[in-house]
Amino acid sequence: MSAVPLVPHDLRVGDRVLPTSRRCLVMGVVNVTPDSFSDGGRFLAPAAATAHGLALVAEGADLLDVGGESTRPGATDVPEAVELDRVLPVVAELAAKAGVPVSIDTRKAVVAAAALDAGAAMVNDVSAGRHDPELLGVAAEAKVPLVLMHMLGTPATMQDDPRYHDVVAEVEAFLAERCQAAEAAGVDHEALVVDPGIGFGKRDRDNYALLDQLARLTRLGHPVMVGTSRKGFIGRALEAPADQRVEGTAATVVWAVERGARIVRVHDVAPMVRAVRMTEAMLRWGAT
Ligand code: PMM
Repeated sequence: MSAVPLVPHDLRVGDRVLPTSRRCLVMGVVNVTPDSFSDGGRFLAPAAATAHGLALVAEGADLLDVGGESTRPGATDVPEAVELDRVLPVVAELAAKAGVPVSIDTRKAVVAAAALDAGAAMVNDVSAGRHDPELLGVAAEAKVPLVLMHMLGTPATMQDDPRYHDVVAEVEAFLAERCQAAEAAGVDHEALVVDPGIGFGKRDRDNYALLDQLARLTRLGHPVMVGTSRKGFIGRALEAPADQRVEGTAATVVWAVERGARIVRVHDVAPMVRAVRMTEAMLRWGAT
């Protein structure tokens, strides 16, 4: 049985408000990596990454997510200095020019702190503060929104035979525990965002179960973020390579919005902005 999604709080970014209580925001992905699964290497030069981020804003992105460490299955850790070199110039340029909040996608406290100094306004940690617990304190001190994502294991190991007894209940319990840890480290309740981590230590059936039961995660009281964009389960369903998964991604985005997602993290911003708006129009008018 699927639950009715609960309305979450807004997110405060400096003196601005991201209206997650009212609509689903579109986050555009800016990967500054040689090896991300769908766009690795395309935007490794800072100027190319910055131009890409600005193009995503022109397409309607509400916020940007800059990452310098690939978290694709089997990826090994990137040294801190390399990650800093990749992300800092891009974060600084985009924070100055993009006109939307810039999130830093990192598992490292030092990278998060440096990116916040360079103008980032949000932290997205795919390890939910387990890789480097000090990251929670960094987000607390900066008073910025913090995304806590579920992952089984680490990027290097996560797809080695992942198994769950009840994936939705386990992800919900994990996220509840990580929210408590973040609040214990001083992060504001209203700064938290939760994410089931589609594709991170999940079989296809786990990804589908989490999307089906997404509304349950809204019970945690925080905006739910979902990242399905171009991921492997879409490729397997459609037998399509990563550059031919836009329609499949749109289908998952429509579904996620209907079940309460309030941030979708996507590569193809223009079509997903339209998919989100149309879904929200149907939800609004269908209910009247
Ligand atoms: N997926 C990727 C990277 N970061 N962060 C969050 N919060 N949720 C996700 O689903 C997520 C993420 C992997 O995708 P990419 O390599 O295309 O960026």
